[in-house]
Amino acid sequence: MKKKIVHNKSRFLVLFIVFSIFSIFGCTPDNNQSTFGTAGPIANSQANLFLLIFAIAVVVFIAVEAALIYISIKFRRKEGDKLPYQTHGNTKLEITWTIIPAVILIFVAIPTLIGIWSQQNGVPDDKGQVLNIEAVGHQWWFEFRYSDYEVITSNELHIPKGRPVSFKLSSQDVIHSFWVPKIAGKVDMVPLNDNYIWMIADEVGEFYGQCAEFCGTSHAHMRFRVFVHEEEDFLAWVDQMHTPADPPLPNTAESRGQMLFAANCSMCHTNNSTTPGSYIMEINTQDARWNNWIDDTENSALVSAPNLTHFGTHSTLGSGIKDLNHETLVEWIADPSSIKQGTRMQKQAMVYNTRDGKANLTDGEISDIATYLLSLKPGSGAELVIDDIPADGVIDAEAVFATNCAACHSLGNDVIVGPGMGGIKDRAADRVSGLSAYEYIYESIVEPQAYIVEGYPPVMPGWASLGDETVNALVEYLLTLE
Ligand code: HEC
Ligand code: HEC
Ligand SMILES: [Cu+2]
Repeated sequence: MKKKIVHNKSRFLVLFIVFSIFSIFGCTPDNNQSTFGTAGPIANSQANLFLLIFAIAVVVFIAVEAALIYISIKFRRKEGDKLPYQTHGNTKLEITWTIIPAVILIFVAIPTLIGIWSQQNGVPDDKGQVLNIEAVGHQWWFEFRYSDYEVITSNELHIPKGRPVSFKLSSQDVIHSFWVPKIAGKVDMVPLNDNYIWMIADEVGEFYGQCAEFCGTSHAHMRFRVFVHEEEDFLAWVDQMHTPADPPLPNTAESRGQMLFAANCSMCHTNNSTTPGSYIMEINTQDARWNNWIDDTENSALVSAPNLTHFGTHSTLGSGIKDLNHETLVEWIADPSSIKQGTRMQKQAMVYNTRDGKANLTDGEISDIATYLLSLKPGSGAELVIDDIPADGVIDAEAVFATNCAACHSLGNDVIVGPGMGGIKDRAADRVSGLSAYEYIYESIVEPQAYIVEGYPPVMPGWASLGDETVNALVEYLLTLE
């Protein structure tokens, strides 16, 4: 029996050593999340501080272990030894071993404090024009708001090389932590209490970011990417973010995907924040979605979600955990938990309100949505209005409504995301003074943000792309509803 235990112990030791050796590979500088291969002055000063403290610790370790081994060999008990003379208290020795560690600690404290102060005092004045970004943590993704440029992105951060970037860190739900190992240290993202961090990237390239504070089921899957560009490439990127995508051509996978997206996904995801004013609108909309969720976390069909503007230019999916391509995107839309456990997307979205929790969409529909999302890229800037009218020229408004509107509006009085459409003809004329019922409904469809019905979140997408004739047919149809 005893032998068995000894055997297990040595097996455990071997396992432990093998595991430790493999863990050390995580420290190699070219590992994506290693803090040793640094690409910015802050990460660099932190790495240097670590190496200094590590060197001191190594010297202390070797000195103490050597003394220990020497003493236990030299003074080990021999045949016939008697109990040695017992002493207590030695002032000289005690002073020595108090002073030496104190000196070592002071030696370590000086560069540590200098580092902390220089990083906490905000960006130094002599480092060039500061780029301000608000980073918001969500379970389990990151939102980036460029207040200087009115650009919003999610999960992929673009910054210029050599320019200081100042982050205001916050969280909409629980405590997260913002960490880009190779460029900067980590600071917590705390709800209702803004924190700050700044960083400078020295190298053009792609870097990994990671939430570094346990924040729930998918904490380990809460990552992001940092793309560092030359200044002019960064400004070109900002320009692109203000260039709308070209509308899809009629009767293509993209146009079908666009409609399916509008009906099933657009209540949570904005995907066209390119125009002036869309920045502030998205921030307000995100707040409205969030408040709707917090009011009824079990049943809300809304929750704040990644902005998908120019999603086709992204290279990651699921907040940095998969490469983005048609195949992974189809997988995500069909069943988000196959890629990431516990997403609020799957829990709240109506389209996953099915027995097995998978999307209530056909394979073809899912593929069309994926094709559409991947087509979202800065366009040529040309205005294209599509009149998606059937060959026979007869528009079936009821069918148009079922495809595009029924996810948010019932035909009776039930509230889904927006008000029920039953009897709208009786109230439409009183909504906005000066607008007839017809004009009001028309406006509500083409430019919903112009008049928001009280008590509802401003999340209805605009439908101008349906074309004038289809919208007119929709209005006529809605006016018939009792
Ligand atoms: C109830 C709100 C809601 C609805 C409706 C919704 N989503 Fe999401 N979506 C989210 C949330 C929240 C996330 C972030 C999930 C995470 O990473 O934890 C997300 C993430 C995503 C992402 C990944 C973004 C990235 O950068 O990683 C894609 C793509 C996406 N959704 C597409 C869709 C599509 C397509 C639909 C419609 C079929 C849809 N969503 C419907 C809330 C929603
Ligand atoms: C993503 C969810 C969503 C979709 C899809 C959607 N709506 Fe809406 N709609 C809303 C919400 C929310 C409101 C109330 C807030 C507002 O006024 O924007 C609203 C308001 C309206 C109103 C004004 C209602 C009133 O009582 O004053 C009309 C009319 C309307 N929608 C028609 C449509 C039509 C037609 C479609 C399809 C072409 C459509 N909506 C698609 C969410 C949606
Ligand atoms: Cu987190």
